[in-house]
This record gives sequence, C-alpha cells and structure tokens, in this order.
Amino acid sequence: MLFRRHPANPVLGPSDLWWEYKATFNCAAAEKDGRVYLLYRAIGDDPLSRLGLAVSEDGVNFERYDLPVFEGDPENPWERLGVEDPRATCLDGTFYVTYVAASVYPASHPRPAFSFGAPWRTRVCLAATDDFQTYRRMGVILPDSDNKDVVLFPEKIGGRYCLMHREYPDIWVAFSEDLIHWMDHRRILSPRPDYWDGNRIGAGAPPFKTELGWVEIYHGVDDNRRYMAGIALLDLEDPSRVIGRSPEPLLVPEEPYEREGLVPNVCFPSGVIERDGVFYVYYGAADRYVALATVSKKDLLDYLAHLRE
Ligand code: BMA
Repeated sequence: MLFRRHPANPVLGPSDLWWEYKATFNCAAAEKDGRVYLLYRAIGDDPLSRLGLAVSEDGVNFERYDLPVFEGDPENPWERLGVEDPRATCLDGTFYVTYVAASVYPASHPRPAFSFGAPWRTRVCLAATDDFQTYRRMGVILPDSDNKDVVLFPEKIGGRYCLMHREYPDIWVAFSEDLIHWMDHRRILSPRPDYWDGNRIGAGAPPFKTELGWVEIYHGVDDNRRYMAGIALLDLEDPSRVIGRSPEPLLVPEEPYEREGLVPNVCFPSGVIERDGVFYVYYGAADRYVALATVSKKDLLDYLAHLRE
C-alpha cells in the first residue's frame, strides 16, 4: 500500500465537550512555525457543525482548544445550520480557509442532486486567518451553486488564482483575479463507471506541487456509498489537463474507525502537509474521527510517474 495508516490512529476523536462529543472529523491541515494545525469539523449536542482547532509538534499527538474557533453566524441565512468541511491553503503568507455553509431551502424547493431528505442548501465560503484562531470572513464565493469540496491552489497559475470545486458529481476548476469572483469554470474529472470512484467524486486535500504535476488527493464514492481516496495528477501550467489518475483506491474503509461512525465506510481526505520528505495525509474516518496516513516523497513520485489518465 502506498499510503500507510499511522499506528496512533485515529489521531483525533470526540471529547466530552458538548459541542464535539459525537464527532471530530474532516479537517483542514496546515503547518506554521513548525507546528501542525488541524481545523476540524465537530458535532455535539445539537445538529450544527462547528470548527475546532488542534495543534501538534509532531503531527500525531494533538492538543485542543475548549471552544470552537469558528462557528456559523446565526444572523447569516447561508450559515444558520452550521459550517462544515474546512480546507486551508497558504497564499502569500496568509491562510485561506474554504468551508461549506449549511442551510436549507424552503420545503417547496427542488432538492439539490447530492442532498437526501431535506432540500439542503450548501454554499462555499472563504475566510482568511493568520493564526487559525481569529478569522476575517470573505463571504460566499460560488454564489449560485450548491457546492462543496472547494480547494485553493497554493499559488497563482497563469497570473490568476485557481480552485477546484464540485458541481455534483464532478470536479471542476475555476479562476479568479481576487479570490472572490470565479470564472472560466471547466469540468476536469468525472466519476468513472465500474471504478472505485464510479458514483461521485470531490477534491480532498488542497493540491500541492511536485516536479511531475499538481497532486490532488481526492475522494471517490462507489455505488455502495463507500468513500475512498485516490490521486489525480494535473498539469502544472494548465491544471485543467489531467495527466493521470489512480486506477485503484489508496485508502479503502477497512479499520473499525473507518467503518463505524456517524456515517459508515468513509475515508475522506481533507488535508496534507510535508515534513522531512514525508507527506502526512489527514482524512475523516466514518464521519467521526480524524485519521492519518503517510507516504514518503520518494514513493509518491515513483507512483505518480506511472499514473495514466
Ligand atoms: C459528504 C460530506 C462530508 C461527509 C461525507 C460522508 O457529502 O458532507 O462531510 O464526510 O459526505 O458522509
């Protein structure tokens, strides 16, 4: 296996605090001043998701804060049912966090394609932070779309900012001059029937650069609603060009913490950092835990060199 599960897994789990006693999962990951920060989605005594913060010296053992560091603004109609699934990217020394704002349409509204039961309304929002404790809200960035799984590239490409987003069931790229207004949307990856990612896909960890291309660790879902992780390799100058894609999943829900939780059978990659030639891939497990898998840069580059579209 290319990705090795860390023996300390899961690295984060529910605590006895009221706002996170049911689940702590799907985290953004970032490194700052030699420390690893995980901004994670938490669920507790009410159905709202909030974002908690965990900090570590070694990327494995985490200390946490007693209160969430970011919550949905109850006065904001987009966020009134909470904030979910953050991803963080450092651009020019500032961390930008994309997150899903959750609310619900009027009952008469047609249900968005990926929504079950209630007509859930999701919008992707952006916030900026220097320390992961205080945030400057920048608002909704994809205004007309029930979107999720938005990851920013860590540098401009062709003079513009770039992101990946998920218009169900595909992954798209889009470009922007100012991080707020996004244009030139292009579909780049679709589910592949009869593969591990045959039902729907979404970006996972923010893409990172290697000499072989941008590496996107994404999630794919099969027809049994199993969430798995794989890699897409994208052209450095034109990220809408796909160079290769994992023929087999790199993480399949197998361990108890991946198979049993608020939602069973979920490996949901959401953050990656590099330390001393090793990539640390953080993933949500069964919508209850944060787990960690590692891969050496050398093994990753060997794998990427053999990927085909
Ligand atoms: C997706 C997202 C994730 C979640 C996953 C599996 O639609 O909502 O937050 O981890 O489903 O339940």
